[in-house]
Amino acid sequence: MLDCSRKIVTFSFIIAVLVLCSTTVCIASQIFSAGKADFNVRCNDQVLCYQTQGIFVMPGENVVFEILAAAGTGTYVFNSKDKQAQVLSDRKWCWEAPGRKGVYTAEICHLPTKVTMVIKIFVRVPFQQVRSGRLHGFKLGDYPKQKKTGATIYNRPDGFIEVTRENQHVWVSPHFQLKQFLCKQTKRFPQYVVIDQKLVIKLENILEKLNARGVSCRTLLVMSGYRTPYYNNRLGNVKYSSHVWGRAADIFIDENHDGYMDDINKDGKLNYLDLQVIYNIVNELDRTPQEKAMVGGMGLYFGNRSHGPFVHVDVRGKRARWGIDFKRPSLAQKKR
Ligand SMILES: [Ca+2]
Ligand SMILES: [Ca+2]
Ligand SMILES: [Zn+2]
Repeated sequence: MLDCSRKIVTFSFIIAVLVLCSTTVCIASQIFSAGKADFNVRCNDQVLCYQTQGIFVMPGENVVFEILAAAGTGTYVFNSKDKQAQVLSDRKWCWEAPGRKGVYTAEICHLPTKVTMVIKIFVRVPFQQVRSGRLHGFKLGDYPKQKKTGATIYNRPDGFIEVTRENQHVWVSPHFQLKQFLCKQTKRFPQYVVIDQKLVIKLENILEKLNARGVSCRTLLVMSGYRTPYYNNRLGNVKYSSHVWGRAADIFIDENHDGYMDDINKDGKLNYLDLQVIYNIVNELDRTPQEKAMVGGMGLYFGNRSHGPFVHVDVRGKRARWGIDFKRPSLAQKKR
């Protein structure tokens, strides 16, 4: 008898847990949060606005954090277990990056509200450590020569983020993890990656707008993010592809995890027309004055045997468009 009631108790406990879990999953998939803190922080030449984000610095670099638009008055506290910052004022701190590569954590807390911004600081490996196109055994290839047009955006990167089996899961923004941007050339660790902060912000902006439009998605699938010059060359891609500087991502929405763009327009078919919602959002973002820093290219691609339809987005600093034209899809041009 006792045994039987124990079984019933255990059984009802399992049911309760299952119900609780499914409710949580259900709520999580319905309510999207952009993950913004209610204050902004200027950090060198960028503005941090999320509750969680990564920044990429060089060894020994002085990183200055300054509170911008505060939601109200009250004290802010800067805290880093790894290395204390120098206090420049009650809203400004200078944190000197350690000489050693790796991921460090800093937190800025608004005391009255307890809202905390967590900043993962990646200290990069300097480009000078590249030997014959390799970095600690990882094949990079050669960065192409600076373009004569004077555009500094094609300078070779100052350094590379080291990605290990352990740190690959670190969130570089509320909805994107470091591992989503890796070059597809190897599964071995450590490997190295370049990520432009502006690209991450652009992807977060796209995601936020998608959810606001009723397309419920927790992240975007990044089919191709960073590409080493070696890998880019192997693909037969253009030399100055934005991917090589960590400024581009080939994306689609895959909430059912089948590796293929979801039926976003709900017409029962999986094809390029499902890309239209992303296309419209990127066009809007590129026209928004406040998003000017993130302006860039967009290319639309049909699916084929190896992948579904996808969108290339980048933050090259000027508008560019190619690929499928929704009005004349048969005239799609191939590029990048
Ligand atoms: Ca899918
Ligand atoms: Ca469809
Ligand atoms: Zn691309």
